[in-house]
Amino acid sequence: MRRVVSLLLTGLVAGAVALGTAAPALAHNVLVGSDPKDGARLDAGPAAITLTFDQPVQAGEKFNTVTVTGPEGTRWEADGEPTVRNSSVTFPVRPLGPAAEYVVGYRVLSADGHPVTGSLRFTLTKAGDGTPAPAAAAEQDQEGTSSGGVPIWVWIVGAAVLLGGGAFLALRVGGGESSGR
Ligand SMILES: [Cu+2]
Repeated sequence: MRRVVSLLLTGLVAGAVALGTAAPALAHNVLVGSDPKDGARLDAGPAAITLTFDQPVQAGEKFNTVTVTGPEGTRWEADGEPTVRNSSVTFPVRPLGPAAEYVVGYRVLSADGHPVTGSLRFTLTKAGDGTPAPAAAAEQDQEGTSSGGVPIWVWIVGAAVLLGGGAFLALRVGGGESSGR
């Protein structure tokens, strides 16, 4: 049951991401292949993710990035640099952990110089012995310093207000976004 909920949440997040990045201009790079393939089921984690586009990717280490997100938002991309070879980019991945679905998010520099983003997913069917990147701790540290002395309840109330507003809007619009993917 928990897994179903988490899959649903992952789907919602992916849907939001897809909506946010819809309709790229024609000249932008289009993902034409990947290793692992989108939707692949693997019994061992890949050492790297290779993305292949329809036209060359511009080398730009700061722009070409990938994230690999596992259960509970854990992160599995390795620290290494992307390797750009003509129209393909390879990103190193840490040894994976739980048998679960992993979402690969990417951003590469298109041939025309604009960033292109997208995502794909694969499922690890046998648990590996890897551990996630300590990114969550780092992000919490940053949050702690930037949000200063604001007590936690302020964020909770804020989130509740946002959620309430969202529900209100959805009711007013009459169902809003109930598209079943
Ligand atoms: Cu462009």
